[in-house]
Amino acid sequence: MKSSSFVIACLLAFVLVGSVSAQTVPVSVIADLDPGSATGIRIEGLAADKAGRLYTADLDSRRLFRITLSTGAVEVLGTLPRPGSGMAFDSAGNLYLASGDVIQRIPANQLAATSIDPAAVQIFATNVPGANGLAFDGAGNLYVSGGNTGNIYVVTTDGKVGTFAAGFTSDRPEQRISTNGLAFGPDGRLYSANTGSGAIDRITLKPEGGMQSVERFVTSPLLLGADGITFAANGDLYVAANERNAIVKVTPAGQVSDVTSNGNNGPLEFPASPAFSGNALYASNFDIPRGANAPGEPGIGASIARIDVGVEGQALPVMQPAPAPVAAPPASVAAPSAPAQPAQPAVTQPAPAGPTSPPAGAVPAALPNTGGGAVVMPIFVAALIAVCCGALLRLRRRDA
Ligand SMILES: [Ca+2]
Ligand SMILES: [Ca+2]
Ligand SMILES: [Ca+2]
Repeated sequence: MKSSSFVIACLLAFVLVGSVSAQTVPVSVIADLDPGSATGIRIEGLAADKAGRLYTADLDSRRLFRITLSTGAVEVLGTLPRPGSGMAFDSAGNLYLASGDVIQRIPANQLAATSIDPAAVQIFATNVPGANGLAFDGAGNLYVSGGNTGNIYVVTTDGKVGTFAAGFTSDRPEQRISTNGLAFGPDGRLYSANTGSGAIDRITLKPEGGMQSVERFVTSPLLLGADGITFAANGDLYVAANERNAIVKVTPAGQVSDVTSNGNNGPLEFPASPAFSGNALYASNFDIPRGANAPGEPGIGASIARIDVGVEGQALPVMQPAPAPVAAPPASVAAPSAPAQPAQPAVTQPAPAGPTSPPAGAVPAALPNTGGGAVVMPIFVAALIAVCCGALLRLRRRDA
């Protein structure tokens, strides 16, 4: 073999292997929530129950949708008193929805039927401006991201609200949301998506509850538009990068990679909230015409996409390892199906923004980027080049 043709073969091999290493997984739209239009409704939140069903809501008409994954059936359960964005279930199956500056709560018994009574939907908490992403800790406290306020709030099981962390900022003037999707990791820390900066921040809690420290976990251009986040059981974090029309994976070591991404005609259309059910990931297509999703058409519009990542999602509700008896009573940590009201007076009672709040700008852009995503490919390429060069040398010796 001539050396020139061997070099070409090496390049071809690199292209082929490189295309395999760029992760792509099957993605499909499983539910079009507005079959008659590509622009009629807007959905943001998405939550999966323990029975293989997904929930989302139209921000405009306030209709609550339920999608049964085994059949593909889409039901409208009723009309909410207020619009709902971010969603989360507690351990007893009650569904919570962020709504402007309040949190709505739909009792589990309402969801057991085929329709909900709007009058039974409760206001669980007030005074949470910018409420967007929701996440529960193992003790049943609800954490609420404050969007462009830079705050994360915490609501105790009895509805008392405090500021858990503050001072998050965005690097981009055109996108001021600095805390959006929230999720507890297997390490017991709270992770927060910084939409504007394209970053994931993480907060370590004090053993007795409350914020101990904030750090920048990872920053990446792949994470621009980081919206909803959710953990797989193996510890990988899945991020809906809304304005990139992408689902991005962040490993516990901070390696960042695209799971899938596409142009403006789907199947991802400004994906806002990811949720696992079984070993597939689902995402709500908000379909805002921005970034890779601009213009908003063509496309299917508000819909649910299935991303076959092939790994199990973290169990519901997201469980926080018990850091201390006070913050997380063992009973409620060990039993996801425990009754709704643990009624633990000593449960994490956050202080209002004060000693536990970081100073403004506590999450500056200068925080170290621990992401290792850019490291993997160079190592791989170097190894491939070494193999090719070795083979080339052997061939040249043989030809000689
Ligand atoms: Ca449609
Ligand atoms: Ca969001
Ligand atoms: Ca579209």
